[in-house]
Amino acid sequence: MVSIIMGSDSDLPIMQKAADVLTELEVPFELSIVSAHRTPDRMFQFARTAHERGIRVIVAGAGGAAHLPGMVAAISPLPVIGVPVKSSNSLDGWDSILSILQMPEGVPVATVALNAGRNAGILAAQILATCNSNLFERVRAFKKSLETAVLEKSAKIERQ
Ligand code: RP5
Repeated sequence: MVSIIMGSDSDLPIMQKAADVLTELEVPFELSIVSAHRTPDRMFQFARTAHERGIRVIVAGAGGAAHLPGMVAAISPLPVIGVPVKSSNSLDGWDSILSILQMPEGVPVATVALNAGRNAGILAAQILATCNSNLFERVRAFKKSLETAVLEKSAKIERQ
């Protein structure tokens, strides 16, 4: 239901975090490389047809001159979550962030923080959960686990 795409295999360590949290939340996903710069025909084909294959949310990560999320959002009617990656060709990550974040009116990309693949996966699950009550309950349990973890850490500090 979620397609995780990235501009290069060098983005995989970040994008794998999205895959991992979707696995935890039992959300089906696919993972592949689609480069806006190096495989433009593949990108057009992907973006034109993703919804026909049952994909409901796209998570797209890229670094440097990061056109992939914006171009996919320009072509596909599906919601696109963009992950700015601090890549080897990136200037401190700001180029990736601004390339993905500063989309013109009419073509939004829901941009998460730099290297925040996990948050992108969580957001994709939350979007799908709005019309899936079982997944909604798993998202609630996930959020509860965050609270529990903090309370346990706090109790540990308070005991010291
Ligand atoms: C972008 O260029 C990719 O998304 C990657 O973040 C960056 C560097 O790619 P490689 O040169 O490592 O393949 O298009």
